[in-house]
This record gives sequence, structure tokens and C-alpha cells, in this order.
Amino acid sequence: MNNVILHHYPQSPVSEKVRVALGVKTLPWHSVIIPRLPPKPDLMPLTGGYRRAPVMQIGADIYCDSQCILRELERRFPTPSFFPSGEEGLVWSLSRWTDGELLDIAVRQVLGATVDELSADFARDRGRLYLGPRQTVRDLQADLPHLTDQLRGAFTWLEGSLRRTGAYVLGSELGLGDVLFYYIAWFLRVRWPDGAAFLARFPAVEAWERAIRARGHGDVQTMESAVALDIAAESQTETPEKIDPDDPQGLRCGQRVGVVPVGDGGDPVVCGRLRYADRVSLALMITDPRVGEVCVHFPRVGYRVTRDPD
Ligand SMILES: N[C@@H](CCC(=O)N[C@@H](CS)C(=O)NCC(=O)O)C(=O)O
Repeated sequence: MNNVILHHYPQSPVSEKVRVALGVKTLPWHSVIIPRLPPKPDLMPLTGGYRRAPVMQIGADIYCDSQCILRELERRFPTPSFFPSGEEGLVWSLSRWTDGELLDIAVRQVLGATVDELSADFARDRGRLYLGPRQTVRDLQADLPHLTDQLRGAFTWLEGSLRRTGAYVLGSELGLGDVLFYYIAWFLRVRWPDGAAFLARFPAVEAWERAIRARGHGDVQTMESAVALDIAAESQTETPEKIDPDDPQGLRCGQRVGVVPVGDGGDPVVCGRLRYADRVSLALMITDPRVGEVCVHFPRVGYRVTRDPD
């Protein structure tokens, strides 16, 4: 069963990054819509506790975090490449800034500017998740001029690159470098009331947004979450048992480990038996009564592996 299933929700910017990436690959995929707030009862059996969106499922293999999802898409479906310019390492390095600091600034801008429209539950949950225990979404309002100032500088860099190439970030072809910026622009445009006026200051960015939007999301079919859970239950992992012998932590196959996003505001730890680890990804086996045994994959950069977590 090699079908791509994406567990996501429409308003999620990181999910939009993966939806656009599926469009770059022009792939067929199945869409399972998950709730925006916990509990996420049909996601937890697959991830063992990881709550964020999106999550990709292929049979009994579950990919958490967009970094891990995009890497797996490139491995399984190499053509057309996410890296048409040939530059791969630099694009992954760029992702650490776009998905880290730049996304954080954009999230603060959107939450701070829309605080009066947010439901109390949503504001509390996202405040805890993105701002930590000492700040609330309302505190962001005082910081809005600074946040817009930071975004303006970043979009000036993007505008400069696009004017130079006349097309995409790294040249004449669309690639992951574009997707990494595009979802931030999309988020500002659709969720920030002043987003369209902000982006109108960057004409090359607006033309580039139109070109990427026209590429679409690939060939999408909706799927019920129960069907995705049945597929996981009926499938076996395709991931080999293999650990890098030069692993800096001396990780071993079958060892019980926990995985925690570095610097995250309270996501639960996922624990399981280690099955696979290389320099950039790792995978654990977890068991749930609804789906049996599934293999959950995480990136290594940005995640801490804890040994013997219990
Ligand atoms: N590092 C993760 C971040 C994912 C993330 O923060 N997603 C947001 C939605 S855009 C989220 O999960 N928010 C909380 C939730 O949906 O429960 C990735 O790249 O996938």
C-alpha cells in the first residue's frame, strides 16, 4: 500500500507547505482532516502522542514533522525533484530559519493581530504552544510594529532573490526553496487582515505567489480517518531495521527511546522501540490497540532522543 495519506487541517500553514510540495511533485494523495485542537482521537493511535499537523501516513509508516515528510516524499518520488538547482543541503539549512524564526514571527503577527477574533480555547492552546507559560496571545499586541518590521526585512530579501532570477528563489524552476517561503506568505495573506496590503509592497513576491498557487496541490481525494486507521492496521512497516554504526549517542536497534521536539512548549514525548536511525531521521515502533504496530518517523535535526525514557 503505497498511497500517501496526509492528516492535516485547512487553516494550518505547515500543512499548506506539504500540500504545495505535493503539488510540486504532482502526486495523487488522500486527505484526512484532523481537529485543530486536542483531543485528536484518530491521530494519536498513529503517532503515539505527537499532536501537530501535518502527519503523513503511507501504510503503517507514519511521518511526523514536515521536514521528515518532505524528505520521505523526495526519497520515494524523486521526479520532479525538490532540488532542481542541485542545491540540497543549503535548502535544508534554509528550512531551519523559515520553519523556526520566520514562522514564529509570522505566527505571533497573526495571533497578535487577530486576538479579539480567536476563541478562548484556541488562544489558550496556541499561547501555551507557541509562547510558553509566561506570555499570552494578548501580550503580542504591543509587539506588532516590531513583528511587522521583522517580516518586512525578510520579505525584502525574498523580493530581491525573485527579481534577480525573474522566476523562483533559486532559478528558473520551482523547488523546495520556494515552498519554504511560500507557506509563510500564504499564512500572512489568508490569516492576517493586513496581509494582502503588506504583500502588495512586494510585486515580485505577488507574481511568484500566483505562479505557485496555479501549480495546485496535486490530485487530492478525501478519506475518512477510520479508513486511514484500517489501512494502518492492515499494513506492515516498509522500514528496515538499521542503525548507523557511528551513531553519536550509541543508539541500538530495539532500544526503548523517547523523542521530544527541541524547545517545544509542551508537546508530549513519543516513546517506542528504535527500529531505524541515520544522520537525519529515525523511526520507532509503537503499539496501539486500534492499529497494532506502526513505525513512527521523526527528523533528527530539531529533535532530542532520550534513552530509556521510562
Ligand atoms: N515542526 C513541525 C511544526 C508543525 C506545527 O507547528 N504545526 C501547527 C499547525 S501549522 C500545529 O500543529 N499546531 C497545533 C495543532 O494543530 O494542534 C513541522 O514542521 O511539521
